[in-house]
Amino acid sequence: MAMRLHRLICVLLTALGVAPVLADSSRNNPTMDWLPPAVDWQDAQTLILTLDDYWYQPNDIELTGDQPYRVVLNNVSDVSTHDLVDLAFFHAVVLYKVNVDGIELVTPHIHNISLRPNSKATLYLVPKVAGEYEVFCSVPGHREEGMDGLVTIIEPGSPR
Ligand SMILES: [Cu+2]
Repeated sequence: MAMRLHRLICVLLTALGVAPVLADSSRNNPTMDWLPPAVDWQDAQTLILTLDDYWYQPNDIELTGDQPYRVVLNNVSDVSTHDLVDLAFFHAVVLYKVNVDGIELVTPHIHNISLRPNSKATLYLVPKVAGEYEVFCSVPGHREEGMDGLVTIIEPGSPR
């Protein structure tokens, strides 16, 4: 149902001439086969994303396709749970694993990661599908307060 709604919204936005800015990769299905052979996670670039009331810092991120990243999500709010959501974005990357408070979850794919106040999670991921993806916090009211950001995935070897 949510998927159909998402498509309907995409169709409506396309009709309005708005959607082409953002990539829709929500039909992709990331699997471990997407990982480049012999990824060296020691060499992964670390990106620290701070979450607070009500923003991400940085909120405009560029990732290069096929490069391994260690994305540390750090919710520094003392009071609020925050998350990071976007169907199209999470279908455009492949996860190797997720580490939450020392517990590792091995999965190629999630839709949403939620962090309690003063908690951290690390996503080990490889971006795969070039495009621009708007990510946001789905806790009611937070996106309206401005808690969103743009992640751009560029093709490997593209000029910056
Ligand atoms: Cu939030």
